[in-house]
Amino acid sequence: MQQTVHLTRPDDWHLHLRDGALLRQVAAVSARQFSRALAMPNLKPPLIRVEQALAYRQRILDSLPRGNGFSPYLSVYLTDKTPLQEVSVAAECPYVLGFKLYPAGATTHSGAGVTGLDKIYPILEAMEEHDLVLQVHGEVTDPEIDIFDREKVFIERELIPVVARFPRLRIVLEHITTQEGVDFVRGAPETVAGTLTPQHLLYNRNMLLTGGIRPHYYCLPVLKRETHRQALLSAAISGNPKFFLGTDSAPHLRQHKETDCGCAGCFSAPAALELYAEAFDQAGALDKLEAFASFHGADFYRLPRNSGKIVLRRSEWTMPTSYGGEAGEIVPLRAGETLRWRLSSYPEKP
Ligand code: OTD
Ligand code: ZN
Ligand code: ZN
Repeated sequence: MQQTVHLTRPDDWHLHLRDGALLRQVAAVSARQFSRALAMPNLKPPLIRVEQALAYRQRILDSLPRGNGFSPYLSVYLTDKTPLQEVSVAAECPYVLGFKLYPAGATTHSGAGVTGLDKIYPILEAMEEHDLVLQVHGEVTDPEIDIFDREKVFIERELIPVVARFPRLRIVLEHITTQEGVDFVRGAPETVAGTLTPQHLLYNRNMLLTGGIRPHYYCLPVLKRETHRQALLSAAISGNPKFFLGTDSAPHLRQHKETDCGCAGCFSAPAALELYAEAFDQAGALDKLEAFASFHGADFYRLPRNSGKIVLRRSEWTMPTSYGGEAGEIVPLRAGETLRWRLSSYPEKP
C-alpha cells in the first residue's frame, strides 16, 4: 500500500478568506497548504472594483506572517452595473485573474450579483478581448427550480448560450456538483474548465440529512446524490486538464451554522489536501492527484507551475472539533473524526 505522496506545491483556485478578524484567523490555515489561491470577492460589502480587490489582497498579506510566501489572486465581483473600464483596469493587474459571476441570490453574499446575464454582455465581450477569466457560480435562482436541479438548469439556460456567444471567453464553472456539470465542461471548448471541492468528491447528500441534519456539511451548491459524486470523482481522477482543485473552503462561525437558518459553507481548509488525497486514494488514483492539485489550474490560468514539493503521508489523526481564534469558533469539515492522510512537510519558503 502506498504510504506517501510527493506533490509539487499545490494551489487553491477557489477560496473564501473573509475579512477582518475572521481573515486573520483563517488565512494561515490555507497558506500552510497552498502556494497560491484565488480569493473570492463575496465580502460584505462585495469587492466590485479592482481597487477594492487589490486593497483586500494587501489585507490578506498583512494577516500572514512576513515571508510566508503565500500569494493571493483575486476575482472581482460582477454586478449589473460593473463599468466597462473596470475590465481594462483588471487586465493591467497581474493579481486579478478575472471577474466572478454570482447570479443574484444564488449563494452567500450574492445579493449584489447579476440579475440577468444579458446585462453584462458588454463586459463579457471586453473580458474576451482582454483575455480575463469568468469565474461562475453556476446555479439559477428561479424559485420554481428545485434546489438540486439549479446547476443543471443554469448550464442549459445560461452557460451554453454564453459559450456560444463568446467563443474566446475563458470560463471556470466553479465547484461543479453534478454529472451535467462534468459533461458540460468535458464537452465544451478548451476555453472552459471547472473546479471541484473536497466535499463534493467525498460526500453525497445522505451525509447532510441521514441520522439528523448536519449543518457543517451544508454548502452551496448543495451536496447531490451518489451518481453525481461518482461523476465528479471520475472527472477529478481522469487526468483531463479541464478539472482542477478549488476547495471553496467557506468558514462561518459556529453560531451562524448551528442555528435555525444556518449559513452555507464548509470549512475544509485545515485538511483540504488530505481530504482530496482520501478521495483519490479511495478511487485508486493517487498518481493523478498532483496534476489535479498542482498543474491543471496553473496551466489554465497561464501562471508558472510552483517549484518545491510537499509530502502527504498515510497516517491517522483526529481533526480538532473546532478552530478557535480572534473571531470565534469555526467547526471544520470532519470535526472530531479520523483523517487518513497527513501533510508532513509544508511548502518551502521561496
Ligand atoms: N458556497 N458558501 C459560500 C460560498 C460558496 O457558492 C460558493 O462559492 C460562502 O459562505 O461564502 C457556500 O456554501
Ligand atoms: Zn459559488
Ligand atoms: Zn465559493
